Amino acid sequence: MQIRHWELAGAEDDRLFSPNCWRVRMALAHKDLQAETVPWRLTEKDAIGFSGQGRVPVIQDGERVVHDSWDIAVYLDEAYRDRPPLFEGPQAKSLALFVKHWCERNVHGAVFSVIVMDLFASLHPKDLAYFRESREKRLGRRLEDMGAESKASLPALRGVLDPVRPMLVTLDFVSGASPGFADYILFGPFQWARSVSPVRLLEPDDPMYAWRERMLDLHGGLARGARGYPA
Ligand SMILES: N[C@@H](CCC(=O)N[C@@H](CS)C(=O)NCC(=O)O)C(=O)O
Repeated sequence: MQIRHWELAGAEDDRLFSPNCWRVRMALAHKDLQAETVPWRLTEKDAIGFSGQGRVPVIQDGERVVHDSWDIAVYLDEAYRDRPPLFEGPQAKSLALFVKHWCERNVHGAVFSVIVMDLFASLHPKDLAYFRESREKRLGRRLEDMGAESKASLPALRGVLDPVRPMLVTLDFVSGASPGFADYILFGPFQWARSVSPVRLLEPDDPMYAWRERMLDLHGGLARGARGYPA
């Protein structure tokens, strides 16, 4: 039976914008596994109640249900050992874990600050009130107040990326010569942005731009072909 993947969608079923779901989408393609996308909205908690929690990504593979993008990647590598690995050994896994925490603490928030109002405008109408209430509570400010600063947030985001930039001058991927889960983690927020916002996050002369181009081309242009704006 095909793997099923519950993914966050916006107003349209194919506007798939969650950075964490994109990690899994890319990971499934990396392992050459077919999956059926089940579009999911933030307020549809009951639809993923079977996973015992209320966030996506969630996958179902036969009898097995796994949630959390990191746990899903680990599961896929263990369950499908004969397929290309997401983690080339335990060292790659430890380093990818660092990338995950760095990215979630630094990159996700910086991208959110830039795209906040475009993101809000892309949501399914039934998610608008929940999104506003939950995010304003978490951030302690109104979405519009953040949106008013979004232009100024762009240089801040580019600065946040400083530690990874020199590496991508000499290496094609964060994981080295070929992509691994660390790349999918860092790529998530870029794909999140271009799924909902026309803002150009990177300048063409930025080494990260060339890396993102490579990421967009992977797996038959999976990410490039997804609904969104030009990167
Ligand atoms: N650590 C989790 C985070 C999952 C997560 O926060 N997912 C968001 C979408 S990107 C979500 O489902 N949010 C539901 C909500 O805000 O109620 C993972 O990486 O899978």
